[in-house]
Amino acid sequence: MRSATVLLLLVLTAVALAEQVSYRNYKVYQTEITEHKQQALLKRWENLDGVDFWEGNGRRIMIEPRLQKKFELYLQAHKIPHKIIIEDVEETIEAERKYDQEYRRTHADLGRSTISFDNFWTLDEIHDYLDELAAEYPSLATVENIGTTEEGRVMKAITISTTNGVVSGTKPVIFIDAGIHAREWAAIMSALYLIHELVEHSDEYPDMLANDWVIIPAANPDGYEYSHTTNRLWRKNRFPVTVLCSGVDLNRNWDYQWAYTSNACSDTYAGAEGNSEAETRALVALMQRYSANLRLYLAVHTYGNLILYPFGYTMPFVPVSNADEHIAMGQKAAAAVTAVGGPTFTVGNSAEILYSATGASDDYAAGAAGFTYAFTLELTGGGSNGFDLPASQIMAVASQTFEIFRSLAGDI
Ligand code: 0X9
Ligand code: ZN
Repeated sequence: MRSATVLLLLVLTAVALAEQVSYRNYKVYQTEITEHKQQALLKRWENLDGVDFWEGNGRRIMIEPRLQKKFELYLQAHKIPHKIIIEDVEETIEAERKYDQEYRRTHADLGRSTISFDNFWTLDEIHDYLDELAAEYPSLATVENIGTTEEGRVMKAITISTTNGVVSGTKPVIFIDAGIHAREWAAIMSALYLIHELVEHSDEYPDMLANDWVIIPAANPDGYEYSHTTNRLWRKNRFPVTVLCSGVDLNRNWDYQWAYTSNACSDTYAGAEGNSEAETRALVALMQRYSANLRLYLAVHTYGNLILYPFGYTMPFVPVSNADEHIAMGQKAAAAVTAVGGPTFTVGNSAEILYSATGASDDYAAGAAGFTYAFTLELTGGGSNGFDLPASQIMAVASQTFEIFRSLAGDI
């Protein structure tokens, strides 16, 4: 009986693993770009199938096996210095999965009351946690379903406010979403850590709670689930665009300076029109509800150690009218991270120091929704692992990010 159970478990595990998209022998190249011309040469690869720009500026690029020889020859021909930083992406993904299985096996008896930032939570765990907080702290937090996704999952927003857990109408609103990009798991964990601190340790943060907080920690539920069950590096939502390709990049879909990006199979497909996606529309509606008090918008992404201010839709870039204030706030927040021993964050305009991209949420927040301040945070990645931040580093990244939240909130 025992061995039959073990066998069954093995078979089930094998089936589960087999369902996952494999990144066997996908390599990640790190390029050192010294001239602007080289940047443009690399950009030509950006929208090809089997090519994935992991970090802005084409610094880290994942290439599928079929294209590696060609890519290497191209880099050599154009004298772009490079090295391979991951030989086999699948190996890092499998290591992450193994850690998680082991973690869950050894902590199976722990209930919600012992939430941990030592592993990545599933969508259900995230939603359960939010609901439990609302039930336990009714005078501080409320949770509501703000929309339904293509695959029928709910989107949950938590409002944290000392005025009975609802937006007061008199205090500034800080609006934060994380996980618009499915694979950016550390962004979601950092938003959850913020929620955890503000609600469960509210006594410690009277200054922060002089604001009303509206937080959507998992803004792309279908994509997030898919990145757990099927494709660890999935970025978009799961809208079935064509018979062959699914997914709209929710950070190209916002209806401010929106522009069509032709290829539905591309990782940065912008959708059929601005705000076409249910997830974008749910966030827009929530912003509109609080339009009189919108002060600070934060889009939480990974990775790159960047604090980016708008506008990012074009290059040469158009700065927001209060760019100087954004820069000063950003630099203070970056200093707050180094003060706790964290890495150096670079502050700058998103088009200038990352790349230009249309239809992003930060541009919509500053240009259309009416926020006074808007930033995109690109948090710390997992070193050479990129998006696969080792779970053992979640706590460090989340607590450093908390210092960014705290610093920015203190400056509005
Ligand atoms: O490309 C994006 O959507 C963001 N980077 S990520 O690596 N997380 O995908 C950056 C968006 C910056 N904002 C604008 N360009 N407006
Ligand atoms: Zn992102």
